[in-house]
Amino acid sequence: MTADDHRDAPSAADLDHLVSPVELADIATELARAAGTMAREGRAGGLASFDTKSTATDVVTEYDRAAESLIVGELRVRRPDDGVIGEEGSAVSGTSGIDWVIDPIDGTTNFLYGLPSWCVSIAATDRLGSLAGAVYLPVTDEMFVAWRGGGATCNGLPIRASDVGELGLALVATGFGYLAARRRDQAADIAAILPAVRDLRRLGSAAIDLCYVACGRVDAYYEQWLNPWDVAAGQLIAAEAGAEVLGYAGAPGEPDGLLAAAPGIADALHALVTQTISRRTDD
Ligand code: LIP
Repeated sequence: MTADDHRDAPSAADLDHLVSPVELADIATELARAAGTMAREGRAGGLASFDTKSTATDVVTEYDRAAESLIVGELRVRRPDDGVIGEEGSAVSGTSGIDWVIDPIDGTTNFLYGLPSWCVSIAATDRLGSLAGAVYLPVTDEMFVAWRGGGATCNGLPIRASDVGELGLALVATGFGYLAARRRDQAADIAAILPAVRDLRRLGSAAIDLCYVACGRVDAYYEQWLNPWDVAAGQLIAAEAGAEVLGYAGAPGEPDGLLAAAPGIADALHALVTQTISRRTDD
């Protein structure tokens, strides 16, 4: 990080709160690790139950709920004036100007099947967006952390997005929704996108996809119809690691698609994705 980078980030005093982003990042880190460790150890003993939400394939397990309960319970004690929004239904209004956005297990299908690509994502947000965030991958014991103007790290070491400069050499991650009609559109999009890039990867967690852009394990990620908790921490980590983070498809300023990419290919990939979506037919 250079001094100029820090000069661009508004200070806490410029906003309607005086909390240190570093303090919030530390809380997110500690709680993500505690919840992720609990879920990993619990999963090792098997799954007693799971329910479904928007579709028969959109599942929630006992550990999604237990992880969210652990995180929210701790936040209510440590940051009682903050708001909280959680994927599994937590909703607390705050007065501090800080709202926590929680995905207790992102990559739930992977968690259900015993696949390793799942994480805990916790972000603290203010009226400008994500202020601090942590994404913890329990199976590989990797902690991705960032705060506004502070850069991004994995297990304490600085990370940067890749320097790929040609779209045809870019390894691109994406994902698909739970609704069949949306998956049909997303599958059709791939026919135009796949030939234009090195290859695609579908890892199953938006938060992990964004952290992998941040450390160069993939060169870009795009997905439509995500939820705020899927991306609140990961998009900050990617941006603080030097990736371009752009919206698409939705109304200006309220995109329903997110794209994070190495700077050298961001504009080309954004153009390809938005042109592909604009050519969808309504059949
Ligand atoms: C998941 C996202 C992923 C998307 C999956 C699912 P969940 O969130 O992180 O990017 O492709 O369909 O929505 O449901 O595991 O919290």
